Amino acid sequence: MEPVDYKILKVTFTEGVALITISRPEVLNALNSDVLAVLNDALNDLAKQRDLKVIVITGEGKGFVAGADIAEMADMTNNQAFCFAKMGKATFERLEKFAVPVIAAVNGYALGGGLELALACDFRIAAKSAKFGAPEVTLGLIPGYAGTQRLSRLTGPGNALYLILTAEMVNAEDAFRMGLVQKVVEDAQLMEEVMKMARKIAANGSPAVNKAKEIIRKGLDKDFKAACKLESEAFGKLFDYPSTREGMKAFLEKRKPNW
Ligand code: CO8
Repeated sequence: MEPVDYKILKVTFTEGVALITISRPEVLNALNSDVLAVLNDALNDLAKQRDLKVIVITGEGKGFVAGADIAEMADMTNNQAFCFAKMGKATFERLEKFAVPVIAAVNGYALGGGLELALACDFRIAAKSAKFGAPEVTLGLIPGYAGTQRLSRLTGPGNALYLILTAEMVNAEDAFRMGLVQKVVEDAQLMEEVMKMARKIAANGSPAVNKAKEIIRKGLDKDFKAACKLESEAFGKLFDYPSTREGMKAFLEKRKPNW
């Protein structure tokens, strides 16, 4: 896939890994309706990419995403705000359910809607100087892109209530301690580390990787027994894929799998 430049969002594609860079550095990549629309366009294009293995999302400059665009929201009517929230929620849900894993490379401020975007990704790798927070209540708002639910499920209700009610920003190490972030790396190493991780995932059998994501995600909405049933069904289904045979055959023949 050729690189795509939507101006406010850029997509590059290398060896199965798509890198989406949100690009409004002058407002710390704040999400407006145009960004959400082109993010959807980009996801439509990527969904057609047969050799896509992993998506990475990051922000240009010193922000990951500093929230929904306050300037755009300030003049919204009740109905426009409802539509804006609905559009963002649907886009983030799409990322969460996307067939391949999505990694947030958090390079700077991940605040409000930006935190919610990171939460909708499968995991988050943070630069040491990244900052996380839910400042909505300082604006008289609450998170509107499912942040109340994803944050409490990920970090436990105590941490979610603490972050949302105090609106306090935490650094990457604190976010790591809360379980919000999976790894903290030196600022200069962020993209190298994230790409290394993406390539590690991409080197595995992709039906297995994608099924594992799907089952973990779907299982969270079910009770343990029903979720385990989903796992068993998925385990069986994988045996329809040639890659499953190839992975085991390669092990037995002491060679690398040729997916
Ligand atoms: N929206 C619009 N513009 C923004 C945003 C934002 N969220 N964040 C930063 N900017 C702009 C600033 O206004 C500034 O513009 P200008 O240069 O024209 O003054 C520029 O980005 C650079 O920002 P600062 O000069 O403020 O940079 P600092 O390094 O001094 O401060 C901060 C960085 C601390 C991140 C600061 O910019 C800040 O507090 N930003 C707002 C963060 C915030 O409150 N985010 C939450 C927004 S609400 C939200 O996300 C709700 C999500 C749910 C929506 C549901 C749908 C309706």
